[in-house]
Amino acid sequence: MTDNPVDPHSGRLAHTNGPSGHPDGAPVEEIDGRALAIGSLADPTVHLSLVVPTYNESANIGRLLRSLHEVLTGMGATFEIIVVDDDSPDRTWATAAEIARTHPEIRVLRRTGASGLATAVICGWAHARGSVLGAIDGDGQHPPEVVADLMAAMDVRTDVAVASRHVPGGGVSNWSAVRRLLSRGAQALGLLLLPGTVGRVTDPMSGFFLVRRDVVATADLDPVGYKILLEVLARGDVLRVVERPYVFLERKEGESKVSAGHYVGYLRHLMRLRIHPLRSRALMRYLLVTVVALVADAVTFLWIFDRQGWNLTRSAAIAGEAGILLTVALHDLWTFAGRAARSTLDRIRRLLGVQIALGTLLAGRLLVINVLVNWFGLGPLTAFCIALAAITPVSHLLGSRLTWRRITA
Ligand SMILES: Nc1nc2c(ncn2[C@@H]2O[C@H](COP(=O)(O)OP(=O)(O)OP(=O)(O)O)[C@@H](O)[C@H]2O)c(=O)[nH]1
Ligand SMILES: [Mg+2]
Repeated sequence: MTDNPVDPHSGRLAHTNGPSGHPDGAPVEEIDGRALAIGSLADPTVHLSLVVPTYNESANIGRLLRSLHEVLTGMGATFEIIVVDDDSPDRTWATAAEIARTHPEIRVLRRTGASGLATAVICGWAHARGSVLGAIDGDGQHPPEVVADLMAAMDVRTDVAVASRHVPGGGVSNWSAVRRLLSRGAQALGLLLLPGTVGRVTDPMSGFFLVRRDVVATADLDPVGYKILLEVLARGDVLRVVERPYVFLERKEGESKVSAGHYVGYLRHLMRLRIHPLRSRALMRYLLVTVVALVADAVTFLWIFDRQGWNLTRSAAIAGEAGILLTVALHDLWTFAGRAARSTLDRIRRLLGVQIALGTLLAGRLLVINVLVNWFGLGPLTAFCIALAAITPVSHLLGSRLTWRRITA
């Protein structure tokens, strides 16, 4: 680990190990795993900062860096290539540093005390100087020449330019049916949980893209695992996204780091992004509304069933509906008050959405109550309380969460 101080102005290391500072005489910047803010300060002399995350890629990194350097030089833009290596046992950082010695635009960050592809990319951006930031794999599977297409797409109105396997002209070179299925399955799951984010691009799993610095300068990026693009789309200030095709090449050397654990990590990442927009004040209001709706539900039931003597199913249905309508009203007028998309049409759409989502779960609740009373011989009040506690909180949290996604995600 390094003791190098971070320059508060640039957010970069104030001191780095230059050619004379490193035992190999190579330009390696040693950094620790701390997350740094990206910040809006760019260096006008550098246009593009492309980050290459690596772990045990010593067999690939040389070829990649040379062709990347050639492509970027050919584009005529000012650039830097930042290799962020997690202290690879195969000394990828040293191999990269050898090339950096003769290519001053290449920087090598050797990160200790942290690991993970997505955080490595953010770490690289935090040390970057360019006004356009980017990421490309270090194993040669992302064709370097596509960077030129992405750069061409980064005009003033473009926030993110994504290299996609799923637009015409793109593809995967030789994937097995199982891998294709896993990749598409992961995408479908993402669409289900984060439609507003995952649905914006055809290839949300892409680790090959460019983004304007402003978009992520103040974003609170905190990804788990591999999917840095998801994090950028979900938390960045992204308005316009464009996609350009590329063919995902076969790995020639080295080993994939993808394991079953990465799929779990992906799921965790999705869940974190799912609840992220509701942090803080809106989340507190959201939970409070859910509690209030449950209490209203129970009070209504007691009143019409116990006091008025209505039958069990009808009372539970009316009570449930009262809870649903109260939820809709309070979320609209209080929890998400002042947010975008507040047209009458939107309110109607939301009301219908809630009605469908929560109404379905309400039907389930009525079924449970009847089963508990008729099959298990429980008293109506006990059955109502059990069903209320078991089903209603889930239905309110999940059902209306989906329905309000357009204004919260
Ligand atoms: N710094 C850093 N880089 C990583 C880490 N894990 C993977 N990488 C790099 O991220 C890039 C993509 O990783 P891969 O394992 O090739 O993942 P993939 O390309 O999605 O999958 P394959 O097609 O199986 O190769 C490569 O350059 C890896 O070396 C990590 O923990 N830290
Ligand atoms: Mg790979």
